[in-house]
Amino acid sequence: VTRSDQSIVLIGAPVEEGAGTAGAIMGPAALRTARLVATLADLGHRVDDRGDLMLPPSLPTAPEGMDRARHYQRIAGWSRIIADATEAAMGQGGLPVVLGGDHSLSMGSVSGVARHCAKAGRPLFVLWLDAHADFNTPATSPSGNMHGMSAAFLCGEPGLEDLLGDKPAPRLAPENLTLFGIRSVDRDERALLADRGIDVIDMRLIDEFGVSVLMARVIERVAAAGGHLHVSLDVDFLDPSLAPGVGTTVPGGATYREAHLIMEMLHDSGLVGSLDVVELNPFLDDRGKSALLLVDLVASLFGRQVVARGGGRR
Ligand code: 5AB
Ligand code: MN
Ligand code: MN
Ligand code: MN
Repeated sequence: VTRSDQSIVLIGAPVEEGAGTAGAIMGPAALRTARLVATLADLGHRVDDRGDLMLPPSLPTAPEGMDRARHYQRIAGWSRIIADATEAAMGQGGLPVVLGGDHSLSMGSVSGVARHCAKAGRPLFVLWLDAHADFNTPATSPSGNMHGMSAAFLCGEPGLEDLLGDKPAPRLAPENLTLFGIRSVDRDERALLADRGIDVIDMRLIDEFGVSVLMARVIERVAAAGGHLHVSLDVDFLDPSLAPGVGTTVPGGATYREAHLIMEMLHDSGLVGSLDVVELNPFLDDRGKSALLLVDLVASLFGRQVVARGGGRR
């Protein structure tokens, strides 16, 4: 994925207030314990680990009626610093990898990427690998947990317009979002997805057609548009038997090989310019199993292969 002159910039974002279960605060530390930095360096990449971001002591104030978005002020604070860090990394020519932390962090990371892409005049595409659609708004959410609202926020759905304060991000074109691996959607969320025409690749489609055909279609669209592809990987995309370290497991997730094939195809596409690894909850994990699998998947995305295939780039 990376050009030879490009650094992978690791940005720890220990956010957990967006989830209903505590523990994702330990995610960045667990990914480092699972040897993320050395693994990427061994593949020949330059790795710039910037450590973990810290929430500033003074938080944005919540506008009226934000009671349906739990911990709004803290998530707004996180979103702003994560967006700035991600945009800065891209401005320096780096490839940001944001280590979560719950999925609300993508409101910040993708916003930072979107601001950069707008300046660079490059269309932004997002591949959201998840059991859930994360397409709730404060009005539709059954839980009020903001990690279930990030994709909707990025597409400009109402209710969180002040989240980024005086540095808003251009909205993600809804037709440039693909939700992949989906198997748990709430009632009002389903209606919203249909109304907006979001591309939802659910597990049923994956069973019928296989990840290879479905991923090739996504990659073709981004390539044809000369786009930047952001990948947002939620641990619960994977089957819970492989990755138990997440607060929101749903049975029937991606297998070990399906997940690796996706990463391998993404690597070969050369289109991925930014990544989130989110929702790892080490408190719920089984002896580091989920963290280790995530590091292996990230390695596949950054070029690890079983046998050399001529550089893996096309
Ligand atoms: B995750 C649920 N749809 O909104 C909600 O893990 C779950 O980032 C959201 O995908 C799960 O609370 C958010 C029921
Ligand atoms: Mn998610
Ligand atoms: Mn999820
Ligand atoms: Mn989750």
